[in-house]
Amino acid sequence: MHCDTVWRNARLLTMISGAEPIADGLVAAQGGRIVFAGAAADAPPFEPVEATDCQGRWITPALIDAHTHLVHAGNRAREFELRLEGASYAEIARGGGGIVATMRATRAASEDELVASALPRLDALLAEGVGTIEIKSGYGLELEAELKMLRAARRLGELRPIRVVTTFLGAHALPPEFSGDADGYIDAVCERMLPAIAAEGLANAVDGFCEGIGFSPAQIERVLAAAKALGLPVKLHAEQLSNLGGAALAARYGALSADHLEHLDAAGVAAMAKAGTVAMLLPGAYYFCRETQLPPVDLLRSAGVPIALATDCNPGTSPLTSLLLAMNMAATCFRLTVAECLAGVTLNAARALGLQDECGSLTPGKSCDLAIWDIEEPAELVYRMGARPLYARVWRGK
Ligand code: DI6
Ligand code: FE
Repeated sequence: MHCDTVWRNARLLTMISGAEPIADGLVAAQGGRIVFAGAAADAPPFEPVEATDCQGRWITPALIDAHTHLVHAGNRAREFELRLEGASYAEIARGGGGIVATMRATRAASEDELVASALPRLDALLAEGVGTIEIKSGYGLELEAELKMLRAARRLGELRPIRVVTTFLGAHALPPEFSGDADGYIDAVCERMLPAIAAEGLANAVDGFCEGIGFSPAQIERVLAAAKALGLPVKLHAEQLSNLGGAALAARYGALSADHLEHLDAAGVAAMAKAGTVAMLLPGAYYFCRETQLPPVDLLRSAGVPIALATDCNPGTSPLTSLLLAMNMAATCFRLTVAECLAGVTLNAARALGLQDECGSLTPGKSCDLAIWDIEEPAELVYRMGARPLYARVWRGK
């Protein structure tokens, strides 16, 4: 049987639910799609144009970082120092720092500068086998600057062999020109920014920050409704610092994911389970903010809510460019199992992006996005801190 490429003599972790690791495995690709992934003994007799001997290495689906703020200008190292001296994230935000500080730097940067500053962060993730990344706007907080961020994010996907999906996060923080008028800003988000961004096709989804220092559930609901009216899927930063019922609100709008969730309660878990909303846990932000409230992992498990993990790469609360380290943090801090961590950055991360038919497992028909690892067993991907065990990355069969 003809095909473009086979990878043979590999151990496979297909990440198909319930599947066992495969000891002598083979992956075959044709036209960038997986046509076979399984035991070599079960494979049809392929006549590939190119064959790679993996010498017993492990193959997993390429990783997926499904929640990042990768595009932004400047950094907040000085705030980090202030926090070490005792200032809180909320105090810094009220003092004009925080998200608004990054907004000023991002507004001042050109699209080219945003791309250039994001590339090293993207390259760090590529070097860990990431094949799909979600990138949010939300540091422009005015139409032109939000468009610039989203265009920069899309350009990254042209400059590197990676699938970029973009999310409009206009309702991230209140820009100074709307000081004291959060409702007025939400009007602008819903009536001006969102339609213009949708018209240019620059966003795959819409997000918001439902929090005391962000926007109220009533304000967020307007954004979610406006997104739905334009046919865009939604997701939400919810229950990060307090419980405002954001996850249940998002679930009512059929959200792809609700993200952070440290303060999520049983009612929120039930609403997510009913809606099929993925729980996106972000251990980098938990760690960096020295949060002490743990997300309700046991409740999520018993309700059958799929759990995903991401870096939340952002300059304020998670300056993290390692998805492997995020897995270690999820295991260490949240007590996720190795299997949960691996599913969190593959199968469930794909679902959190609505890409469950495209990537996230070694399933025939999906894009042939592979990570080939120099490891003895998959648990090493979660166990090591700071290791770079990637041997090779394959994206769309190449
Ligand atoms: N939650 C977060 O952790 C990031 N955004 C959000 O809504 C923080 C963004 C920042 O501080 O720059
Ligand atoms: Fe975030």
